[in-house]
Amino acid sequence: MDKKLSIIGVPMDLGQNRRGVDMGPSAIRYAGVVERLEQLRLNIEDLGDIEISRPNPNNDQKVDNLRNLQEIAEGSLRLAEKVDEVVQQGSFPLVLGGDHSIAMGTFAGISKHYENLGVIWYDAHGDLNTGDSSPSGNIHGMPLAVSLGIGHEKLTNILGYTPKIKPENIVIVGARSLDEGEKELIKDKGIKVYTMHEVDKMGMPTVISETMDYLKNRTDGVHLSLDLDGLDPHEAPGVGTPVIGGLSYRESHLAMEMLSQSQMITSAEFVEVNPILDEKNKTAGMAVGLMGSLLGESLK
Ligand code: 4U7
Ligand code: MN
Ligand code: MN
Ligand code: MN
Repeated sequence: MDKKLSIIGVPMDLGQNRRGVDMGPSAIRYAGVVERLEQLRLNIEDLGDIEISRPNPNNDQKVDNLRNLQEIAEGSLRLAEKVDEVVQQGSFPLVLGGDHSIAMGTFAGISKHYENLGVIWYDAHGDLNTGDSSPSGNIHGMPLAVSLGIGHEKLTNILGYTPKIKPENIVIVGARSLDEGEKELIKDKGIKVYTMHEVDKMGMPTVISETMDYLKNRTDGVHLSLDLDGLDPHEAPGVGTPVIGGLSYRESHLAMEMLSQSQMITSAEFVEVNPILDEKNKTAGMAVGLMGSLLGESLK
């Protein structure tokens, strides 16, 4: 029987300051994600979007330097419950963002099904801030720390357990903007990071081979969390926090193909697509191309 895959949209924009990223799931669907994946040997279901509250008009109201804490915690719980259901049914969850704060809900739903969930965090940023270390108070800069159990209890305890992941099961790829607190956490916890420096020096094939070797023996499933700002903003302009000097589409495409061949990836999310900042839906189209490669598209 064909492998089952469930698409879940999360129109979340409460984790950062710029409107538009809530339209990410629509833009990705408009770029043809369902049609593209139906070409593969996959049994696709689109579960629609998770309900997310509208942003607080008084947007600067923060609790402990956490903007929109309550609304994000509620939306994350709804996402976690849906993802949990999908994994229970043996289907592959493909989550479409939305800003990266949604990773907290995705992890909560997935991780209870694994002893040692591995994570590939493909991103210009570490997303390892807490309310104390964050320069912005934006929760989309915190989901990886939260999943390690570090942060506000309303976020770390989604679905009633914590932590969701262990530091030794994480690999960050593409980092080029890390805050001081994030660097400290990376050092303290021994998190494996391939910054742009390593990608440039070693090349993407070596980075991905090493990542797969590293995760292979210690994990029983691997989640790919791909922030489109990991790619260079010249190629992927439709993101809220662009950082120059990023990964190319070709490198990313190759990374996805190698991950596909390894058959190690058990869930994925593609986040931070902002159609308002995009050029003719190019970034959403790129996301769909990467999903195709990740899920087994090939020319031979
Ligand atoms: B994204 C930042 F200060 N680190 O915390 C912060 F640079 O999900 C950016 O990776 C966070 O896009 C970016 O606000 C979060 C900033
Ligand atoms: Mn991110
Ligand atoms: Mn980022
Ligand atoms: Mn971003």
